[in-house]
Amino acid sequence: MALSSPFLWFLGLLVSLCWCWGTTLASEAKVGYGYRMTSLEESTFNGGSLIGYLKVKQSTSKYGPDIPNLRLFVKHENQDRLRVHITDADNPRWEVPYNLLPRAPPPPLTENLKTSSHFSAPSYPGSNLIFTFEPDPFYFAVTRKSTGETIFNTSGFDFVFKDQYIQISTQLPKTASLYGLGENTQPGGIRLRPNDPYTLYTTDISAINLNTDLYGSHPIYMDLRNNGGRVSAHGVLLLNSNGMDVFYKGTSLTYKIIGGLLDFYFFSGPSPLDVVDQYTTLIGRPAAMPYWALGFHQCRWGYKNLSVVEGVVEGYKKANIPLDVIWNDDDHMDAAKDFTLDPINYPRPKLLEFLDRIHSEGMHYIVLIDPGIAVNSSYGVYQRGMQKDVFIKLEGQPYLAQVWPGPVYFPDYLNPNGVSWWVDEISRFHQLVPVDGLWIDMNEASNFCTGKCVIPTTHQCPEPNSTTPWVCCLDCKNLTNTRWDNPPYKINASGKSAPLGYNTIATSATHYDGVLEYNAHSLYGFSQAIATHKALLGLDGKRPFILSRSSFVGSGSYAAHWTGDNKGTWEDLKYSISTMLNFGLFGMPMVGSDICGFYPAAVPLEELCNRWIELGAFYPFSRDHANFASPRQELYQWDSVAKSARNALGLRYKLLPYLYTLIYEAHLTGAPVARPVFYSFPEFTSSYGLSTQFLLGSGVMVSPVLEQGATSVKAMFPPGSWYNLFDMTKAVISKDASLVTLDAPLNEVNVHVYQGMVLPMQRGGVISKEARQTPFTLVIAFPYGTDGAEANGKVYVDDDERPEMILVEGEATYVEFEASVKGKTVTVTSNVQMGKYSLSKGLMIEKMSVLGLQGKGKELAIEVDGTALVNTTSVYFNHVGEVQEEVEGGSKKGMLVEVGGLELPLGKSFSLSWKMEIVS
Ligand code: MIG
Repeated sequence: MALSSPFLWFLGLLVSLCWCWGTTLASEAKVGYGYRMTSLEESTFNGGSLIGYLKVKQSTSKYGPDIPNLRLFVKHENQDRLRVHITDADNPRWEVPYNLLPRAPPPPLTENLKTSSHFSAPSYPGSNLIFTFEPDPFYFAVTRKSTGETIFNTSGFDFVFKDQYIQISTQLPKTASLYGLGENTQPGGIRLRPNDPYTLYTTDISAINLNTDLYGSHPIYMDLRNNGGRVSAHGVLLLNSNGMDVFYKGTSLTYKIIGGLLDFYFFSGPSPLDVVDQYTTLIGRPAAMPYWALGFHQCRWGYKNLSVVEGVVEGYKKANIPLDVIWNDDDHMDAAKDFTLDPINYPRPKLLEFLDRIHSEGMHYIVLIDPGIAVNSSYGVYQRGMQKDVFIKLEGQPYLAQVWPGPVYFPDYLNPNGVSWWVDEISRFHQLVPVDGLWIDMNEASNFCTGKCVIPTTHQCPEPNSTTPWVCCLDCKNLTNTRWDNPPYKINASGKSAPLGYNTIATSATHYDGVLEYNAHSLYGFSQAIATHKALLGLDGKRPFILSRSSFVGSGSYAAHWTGDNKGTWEDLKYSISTMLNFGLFGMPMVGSDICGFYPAAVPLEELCNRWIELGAFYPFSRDHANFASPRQELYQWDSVAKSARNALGLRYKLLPYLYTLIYEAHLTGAPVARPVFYSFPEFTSSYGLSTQFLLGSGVMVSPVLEQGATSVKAMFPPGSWYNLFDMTKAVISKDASLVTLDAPLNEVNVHVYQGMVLPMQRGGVISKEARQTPFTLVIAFPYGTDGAEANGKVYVDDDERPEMILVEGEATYVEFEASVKGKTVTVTSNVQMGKYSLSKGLMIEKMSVLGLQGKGKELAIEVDGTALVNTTSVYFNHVGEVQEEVEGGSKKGMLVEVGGLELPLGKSFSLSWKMEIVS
């Protein structure tokens, strides 16, 4: 069709925008010659969009024939989000199922959507992003409207679209900092390194493998740029569940995908937090978490009987170390079968007694389950599964694999019957054992065998009392004869171009409705998390807690994540920070690594474990877990570690109201709990690669020791005042990016709060149930030595049982705090929403710790609900001391002023003011 003049106008714009990049890549042997646009129409579909058609310019046969005709669908879904969807114009193609990840569907291929003959700018009113293109060869670009900056531009690169091979690239300025594209252990830290491989395909490969496709697949990156002081971030999601290699070369990024289609979502930012907000608006907000899940967790693979578990709980108690949740790996199971109990080592009556006891103390209990269901005709879970036909199939038969119980079948969570069967099995199990959450492991899915297997006739499998139950004992033959098992393009799976079906479900196996494992592979853990979440919700309507190893786009709405099998080494300690921060961007902020390391290492554990709990106490998800072959590493096993744990977890338990409020914020806006420093300080370019420190929320900095033998740590602080939360009279007054040396003796970790924050804290304790009842202290941080500044904070509290975190009168309370100092007058006020809940719980504020002021406090006045308090005799000022600067050359002196003896109900508005008097 004829191109209308606005179309040409767009071309002109593009030429001026894009020619500056030049034609960059000298191409290798051609895989494709690109496409030519044959039409583009404005469509009324779904409130306005663009639909275009593309024709292949010249076909090649490498990696299969090109798809001759493509359909382009462009939609400004809201002002911050632009979608570009490209698929086969003639045949439907696989994409992430709309019921798993709910989102607007593109127009059907069949519909005649050519509704407008006059072409006009495809811009959504107020949209921050602009879509531009060139017809021949076809390419497209996305620019930021406010600055004209190109954020994505496929020009100058091959664009290939075959059934099993799709390739598309974007130009990037050298100065862009990229983050994301996981799951991946990144030795170089959070910022993606040019030329490191980024392969996305869910795999049971342990986290000690660097730059390899690990358990999850998250094809999203954030791009942060500072153009001469103008800072902006945007996000790019390629929503596709097929295996892919992503090549980041510094000035370009290329996707090579082995199926599905192109479904790009561009998020305009411009702040990093905006990107995460916009991303989680699409994929689902992070799940609400029960309060207790923020407590400390202890687990180990190899708690061989209940007495050992009881001993662990006892050990924590004796050592006075916080513990909220005790876990069982698969040790409680009868012969590794899901939803069973070992009658000898975990007899049910004894276990129930134990659970009664710990539940009454406020502790919780979580156990592991694997997706593989033992093939065993006397096993009810298996029988019911067979009856309902819930298993993934190969050539019409349930697909046989091997995991811990021996031969297993894998449930198909894409099958509605599979889901209802799973929900029922979990409810049956809950009758057997009232667990408080579930840990879903091995859901990549992991298989000890590869290919098409049968139960052997020549030997027993599993071999009775095998010492190597992880070695494949089935009779298997490799599958290479289908294009699904053996696709023409090999992604760099498992870091070694392993066959796609290597140690997982054969990729020619099928799910419900004929869906190929080839396509749905990386959705397995995600679909299992959804089904498990549904099951837990149905039990007693309590807020679910699920920990999942495998994850995909959207998993964070259902589950928490741990970073998988690491090792007790100093490197692993360090890598845990980057992976944790990545999962914040992935919309899965409840994340942590196995504290003290999962696999044993040759290094002595004691010192490392000290440092690990000092860092791990500030992981959003804080759990010590180890392999059966590791030495025992509960925190009480060494006096020094116990001391570090009491110190670091002691602070965590005081910070629980802050952490819980961060979970609430995450649930509302996607904002990660643990954040890279640049999320709060995007202008502070020195922090763009900073991966050895991180923030909790907007301004609590954790600066752990990551080196063996160190007793100090060199840390970076964005300009301003940072107060040490362990000793608030110590401050870092930072002026630039130079590193500050902080003392860090073995039992101490550095945690600082930034100026401008009002931090809600409580007295802490050894169990969250009690800690959360204790009186609050507000830590109010003003800039050091100021006489004019403001600080803000907030706290959310609820009963933690309702599935959602929402403000309902009587069930939750939200309070915002505002503090200011003007001249000599300090004022602190609260603004209460839904105060009833916290009033009914009797929650009180007992103290304010005010930082950064000079002088002594006097003339205190307090109003509660607008009425002045007459009797304030119990209230006192405590001038704790002069703040010492931890940097050289400081001359100013500030004070820590405590206003103590308060009894301010958390659910009432109050206002408190006093004067500071300079004393010479
Ligand atoms: O094949 O359940 O990552 O945390 O302890 C290993 C035993 C299976 C892998 C998990 C790990 C867990 C282990 N599991």
